[in-house]
Amino acid sequence: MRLIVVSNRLPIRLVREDRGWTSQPASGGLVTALSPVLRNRGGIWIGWPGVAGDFDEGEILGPASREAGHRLHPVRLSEVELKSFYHGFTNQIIWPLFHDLFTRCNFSSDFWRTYLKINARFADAIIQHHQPDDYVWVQDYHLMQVGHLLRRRGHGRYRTGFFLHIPFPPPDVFVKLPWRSQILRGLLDYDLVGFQTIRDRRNFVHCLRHLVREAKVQGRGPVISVRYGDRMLRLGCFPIGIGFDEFSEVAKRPETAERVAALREAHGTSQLMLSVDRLDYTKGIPERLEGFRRALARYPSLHEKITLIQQVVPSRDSVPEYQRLQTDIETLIAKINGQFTRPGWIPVHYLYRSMPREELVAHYRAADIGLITPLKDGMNLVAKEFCACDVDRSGALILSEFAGAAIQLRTGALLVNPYDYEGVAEAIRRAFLMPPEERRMRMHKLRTSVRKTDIAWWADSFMEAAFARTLHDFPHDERDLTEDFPRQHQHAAAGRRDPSGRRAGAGA
Ligand code: ADQ
Repeated sequence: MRLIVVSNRLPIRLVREDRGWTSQPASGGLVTALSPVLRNRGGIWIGWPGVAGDFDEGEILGPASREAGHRLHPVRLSEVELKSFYHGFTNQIIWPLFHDLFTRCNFSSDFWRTYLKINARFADAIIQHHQPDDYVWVQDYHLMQVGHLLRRRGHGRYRTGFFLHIPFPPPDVFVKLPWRSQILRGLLDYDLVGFQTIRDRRNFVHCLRHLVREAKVQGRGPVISVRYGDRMLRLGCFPIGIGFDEFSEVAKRPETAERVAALREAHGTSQLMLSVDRLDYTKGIPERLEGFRRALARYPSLHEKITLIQQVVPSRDSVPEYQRLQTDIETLIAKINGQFTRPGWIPVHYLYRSMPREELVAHYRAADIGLITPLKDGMNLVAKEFCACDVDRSGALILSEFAGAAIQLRTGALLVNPYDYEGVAEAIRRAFLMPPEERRMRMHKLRTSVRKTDIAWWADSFMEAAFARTLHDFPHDERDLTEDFPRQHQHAAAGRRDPSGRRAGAGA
């Protein structure tokens, strides 16, 4: 069986040089996740190559395909289409709405028309390359209508799956979408729809109950079924993972140890705390900085003993809203550094750039504390990468309870509400004071979970759910299906007790 992977972006970055276009492998969550899967199974990746200009397909994508180990097929978009489809419907409607930030939405019906037109173009590309027995795996919110368009044209000839990398919102948020029924019904035209967490799937099922009453949901467990018209489809939870072994292997290299030693020496403080995010308002960067500011204001004993390295990866930075966010972040960092810097100690060290994998791993490994506090996140791979790189189990992870990863990682991480600045400040102090044995015990749990549910496990469980004859035997495993809301963060707050009865971290 061949696999056709379809995503908004091809897993490459085209760069224009004097001699013409050249390509480089792209970075980011989805690419990290899917390239190895496709290389191992064989097939074709269909997507937009990342440039609106003209280029010679064979000249660029031929070598890039050979390097990727599978074929790449481009779907072309003009500048005008890009504006309305990508910067419009996906970035100004679906992205904020699905992250519960509907006040940021711009519900333009022009955007919706372009969304349908571009989804149809992706469906055409699939039809052009499809061979009998292929499985079509569509990725993410840019392409929710592709399954519907294929079904309309192919009369059920195509076997299709869809995975949503971002959260699915609860009904009171989702109903604000003017095209809510079309989106829901479009998703029901796939044979399998995958979500990151049980919470997202539950939200989807609740939306079905409100808006598509004839859809009947049946079953329990990681994969359930829906009777819709004269057919059955499946809904599953597949928390995405990382290439655990690769991160761990790079972290163990002697060159990495040298980089780590250099980083530690350069910072000179007793503990390094690391945050890594794409530039995006959902990642909660200003909120986190405020939490850190309060930690420094409340606990002077942290001064000169802790440094926050805030790494921001440029993203969507031609959009004015993202430029404003960047300015806000820089202003806040200047405020904190202005208020607390002492000779030999700068509290926040700020990096605004993408970096090679080896350097990122060295940062993960050098950090004593990972501070990852999105306001809402489908999963958050950075949290998992931090754990995979902590090969000597000496780090502590502070994680937002609103990251999909919190459901899996709640027993090892200190969970926080990113809007509760005092709670974040207290968790920073608690992580700072955490004894080595407790760090080891917690990190052991975190690493075990991240290793078991790595990227290969994610792809295999999706495929298993797509092809299993019955759902009865589908294993209950690392996905937590009992909890849809982590319980643990409360004991981070000052003076509150954790379930063991101990008082949370005393006196910095
Ligand atoms: P993203 O919102 O992009 O992904 P995330 O899951 O954190 O967020 O992935 C970011 C990726 O960028 C990581 O793999 C990381 O290694 C990489 N990266 C971080 N800093 C970097 C740097 N300085 N240089 C280069 N690369 C860097 C979306 C959803 C998430 C979901 C993923 C996968 O929003 O919730 O986890 O898809 O499903």
